[in-house]
Amino acid sequence: MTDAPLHYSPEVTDALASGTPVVALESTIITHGMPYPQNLEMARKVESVIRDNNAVPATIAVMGGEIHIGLTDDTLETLAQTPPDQAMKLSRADLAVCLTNGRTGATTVAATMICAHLAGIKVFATGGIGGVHRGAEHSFDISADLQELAQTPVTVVAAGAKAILDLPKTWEVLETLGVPVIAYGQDELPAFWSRNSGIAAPLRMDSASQIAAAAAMRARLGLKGGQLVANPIPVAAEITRDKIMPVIEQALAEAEQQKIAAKSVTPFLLQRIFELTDGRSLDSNIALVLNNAKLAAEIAAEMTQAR
Ligand code: PSU
Repeated sequence: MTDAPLHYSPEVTDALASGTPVVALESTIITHGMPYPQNLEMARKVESVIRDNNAVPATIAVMGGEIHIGLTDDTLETLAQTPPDQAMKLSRADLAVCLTNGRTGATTVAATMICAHLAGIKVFATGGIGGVHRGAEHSFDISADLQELAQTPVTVVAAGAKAILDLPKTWEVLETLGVPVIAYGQDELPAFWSRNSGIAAPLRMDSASQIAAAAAMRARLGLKGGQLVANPIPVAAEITRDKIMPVIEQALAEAEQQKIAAKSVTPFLLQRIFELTDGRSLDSNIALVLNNAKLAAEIAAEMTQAR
């Protein structure tokens, strides 16, 4: 039992009590990752994909001094309409202050993992994790998502790390931290908008049941931390590397010119890439999130069966 200020939606309460599979979802992707109203459409669709796959969605956010585990549709809409500068982008470092001050906070991958674990949820679906930013050798900008994967036992399903990052360095850090990075159904790591990255995957699994079994094995071994499942974007939605890389380079150059730093880097780049691709990057982003939600629901089902 936990003393944390958790506020469960009725649907999630019932699911956890009856052993129905539950999939956690983050909220930074809603407030800082996509513009309104596409963010709300995405958030609703991702919840229905999870329900269609016989699991219950638990979108996580901080409001009114409580961690909400599962949001009503009204709350989801309010959150989607909250401008990025009015919602804190929460990671491990900011969670307690946000709760104490009664502010609204959107959870990143790191904070969502912490909250999911407190709520007893073992699987979480997102778009792409944060990682090592380009130029990190000067800026030291490395997402707290990586450390979180090393210490909190939640299986995170993502389409890899976002391709705006330094992907080779991101995978190196995860290896150093002892995080299993499991490519789903292919030998190469995916790169968010693209199925391929040119980087060989350290591990590969081909079924949800194997992934659930690997999480259970980690628990038996007493290994702390989670696992990252890198699920390639569906073929129909992908933007291949030769098309997306020049766009990413341009957005990165602009971020540097405008001295965008720290937590603003990722939202700035996603917004610029959206503009430069006439919205195609957002369509792909939504498609990959839905694809991850489906796999996460399958993994959650396997985990509840194994209990
Ligand atoms: N996935 C997306 N879009 C996003 C994110 C994930 O498709 O915006 C968010 C997640 O919350 C992740 C955060 O934790 O981006 C990483 O931000 P940063 O690079 O600033 O650590």
